[in-house]
Amino acid sequence: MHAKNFEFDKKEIKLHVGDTVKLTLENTDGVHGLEVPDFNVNIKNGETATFTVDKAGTYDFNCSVQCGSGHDNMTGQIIVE
Ligand SMILES: [Cu+2]
Repeated sequence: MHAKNFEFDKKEIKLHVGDTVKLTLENTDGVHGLEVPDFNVNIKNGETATFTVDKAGTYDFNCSVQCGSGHDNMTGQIIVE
């Protein structure tokens, strides 16, 4: 996943129940974090989180660093089917 001022390059990540995800954050512009509260994920630039999605649903992710005027728009969803 790449982040810049002020968006993530993916607004939607589609997965299947049981998938194990490896999510790496790379900031191409600005300082951002990536948080997926439902999976206790909160990573900074260059970090990787690995987690398994074991329940169907829609889970929000967002930027976890107060990065500036566009911060509130830095959101997306993980959709598990
Ligand atoms: Cu931000």
